[in-house]
Amino acid sequence: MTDPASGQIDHVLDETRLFPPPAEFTAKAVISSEEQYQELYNRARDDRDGFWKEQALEHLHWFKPFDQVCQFEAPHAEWFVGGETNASYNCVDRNIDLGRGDKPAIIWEGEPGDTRTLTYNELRTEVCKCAEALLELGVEKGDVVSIYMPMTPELAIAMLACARIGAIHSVIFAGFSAESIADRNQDASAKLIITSDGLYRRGKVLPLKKTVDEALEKSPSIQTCLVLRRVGNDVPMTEGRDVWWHDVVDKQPGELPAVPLDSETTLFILYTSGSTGKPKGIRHTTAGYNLWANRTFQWVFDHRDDDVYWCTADCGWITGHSYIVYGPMSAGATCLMFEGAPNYPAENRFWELVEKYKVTIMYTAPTAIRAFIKWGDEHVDKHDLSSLRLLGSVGEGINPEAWMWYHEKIGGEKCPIVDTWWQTETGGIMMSPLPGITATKPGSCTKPLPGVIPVILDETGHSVDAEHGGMLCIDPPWPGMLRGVWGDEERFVETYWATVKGKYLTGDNARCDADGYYWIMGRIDDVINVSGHRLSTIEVESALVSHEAVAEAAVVGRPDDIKGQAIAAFVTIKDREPTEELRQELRMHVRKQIGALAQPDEIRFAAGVPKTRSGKIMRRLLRDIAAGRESAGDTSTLEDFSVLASLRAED
Ligand code: 6R9
Repeated sequence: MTDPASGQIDHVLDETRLFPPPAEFTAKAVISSEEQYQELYNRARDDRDGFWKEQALEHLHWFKPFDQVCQFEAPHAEWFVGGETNASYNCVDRNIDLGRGDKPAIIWEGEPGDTRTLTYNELRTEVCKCAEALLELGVEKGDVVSIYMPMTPELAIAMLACARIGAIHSVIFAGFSAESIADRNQDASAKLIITSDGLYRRGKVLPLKKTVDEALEKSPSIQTCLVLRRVGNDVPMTEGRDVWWHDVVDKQPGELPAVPLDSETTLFILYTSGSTGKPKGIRHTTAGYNLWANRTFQWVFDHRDDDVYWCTADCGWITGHSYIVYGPMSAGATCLMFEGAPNYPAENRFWELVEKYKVTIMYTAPTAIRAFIKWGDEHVDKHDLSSLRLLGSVGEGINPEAWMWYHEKIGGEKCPIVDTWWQTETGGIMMSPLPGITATKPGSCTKPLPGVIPVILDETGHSVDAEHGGMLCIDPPWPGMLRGVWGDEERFVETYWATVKGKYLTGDNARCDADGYYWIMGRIDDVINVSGHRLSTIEVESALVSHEAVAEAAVVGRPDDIKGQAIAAFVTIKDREPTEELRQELRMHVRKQIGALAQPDEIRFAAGVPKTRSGKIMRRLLRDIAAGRESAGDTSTLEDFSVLASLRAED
């Protein structure tokens, strides 16, 4: 038994399947041999400045070259000191300079099925017009612009327009409440907000402008509200404050050159929820972030000029920032952008899109994959998915059985899967397979990318023993790392840098296996301590999900007088009745897979589990429910309150 005081986590679930990359994939891959990876990795570690200097000069446009590659005084990093670049230039103009002006940058499909394609030339004109309009409306370099919009091309255009003039965007996911918008506007002292009249969601119109109007009653810093007409519903416009996009943007000449900006100019802030307290505005800057998004995109997605790349995230999350806008566009990719939901008008919508646009690379989240499994294979079987060559996953750990389904049903057993681990704070992907070389293991994010040095420590700051889990930290700096928490230096230091001196604390637990592969074990707060054994929630969940009747599982600890904590599992089932017999069967199944130690003491059948709006299971709320407590802390990111209500009713 592990000494409970050591802070190590027991690893209990063994996954031994191994999937080498297909030879045809390797033959054409950007990184095609282990030696090539080793060389990049070692160079980034041993000659950090030389490596990143080369990368920056080759992959970004510089109005003025930098004098120094990196200046780091923990926890503050500056990259490409003294240089001047512009992320909007890198994502738009640079592609035109390189001869990609007529290449589609965005292929867009709206929820009702309307479509639009914008080439890089067309994108440039639209971005310039929007930037010109922002200037006309009084936005200046350094001002914060809130963006609360549906997934239309204008959302990406608005982000790039801010970047063009050195304004800081703060994108707020269009599912958030008026209260959450007001909090973010206030915290950032935003000057202008961009929104739309409404938003299509599963055939209904959500009144975005109305929500913004409510938020603006509590957002004294906002002077102007720029409104895109998307759905054509009636919206009241406040004289002197509200202006239509088509009135101020469309009339502009569309020629504004990108402003040269210092490398460390703030590019954006993006709010991310803490488990308690108000959301933190994570701050990223221009050059380092843009380069990190660009390099990681190229390495991980093996991007080639003829790819049709689809990231299903919303631009309201970091995944949309880095892997819809700044990474792929600075690499000249053709990006599919989709406004709607995966199950509207029917559960085959995603697969219909893959077939229609001949998508070659698809990047989505485990929560979506588990939903597809639950909805049934018939929705997938109807479509020709043979254009796909690479699949990605992000946002949560992917349970091995969901991984296998993705591999077999979607990838036709021929597409490598890149399980990418990273965070809003890291700016871009930190650990992931490289699809041409990494033999994958279902459930492992495999190895660090060049420039990333992970360390796993116990609570006393010492390295954990092999095969045990502990706190995942990163040796700083890397170009894409967060530069701060907006307006709250103390929280920045306290949250990320105070626990282990000199290391960035990710807040996740992980283990590294004998092959040097990393396995994320969930958030530090989610560990369950059963009779002195510290277990990771994901391992128990994955054991449950490997049972054919289980679609999704969320596991938490609840107080227990004898064992310290008992294991409570919330389980969503498919094709079976929720009987006592099934409950027993599931307990035995976990016992067989992992051992008696991890057998759930309690299994509750649930129609759904509470998730954040970005699809992550909120175990914190489930812990409260399992313990019979009222939940404390921030619930503003909860997606569907009715799920919570129905779980409470189960008590
Ligand atoms: C990109 C993004 C970050 C947290 C992170 C971790 C979880 C993300 C994961 C993963 C296991 C993966 N997470 N990717 N866990 N495997 N491949 O999701 O950013 O919204 O800031 O969340 O998400 O717990 O710490 P963000």
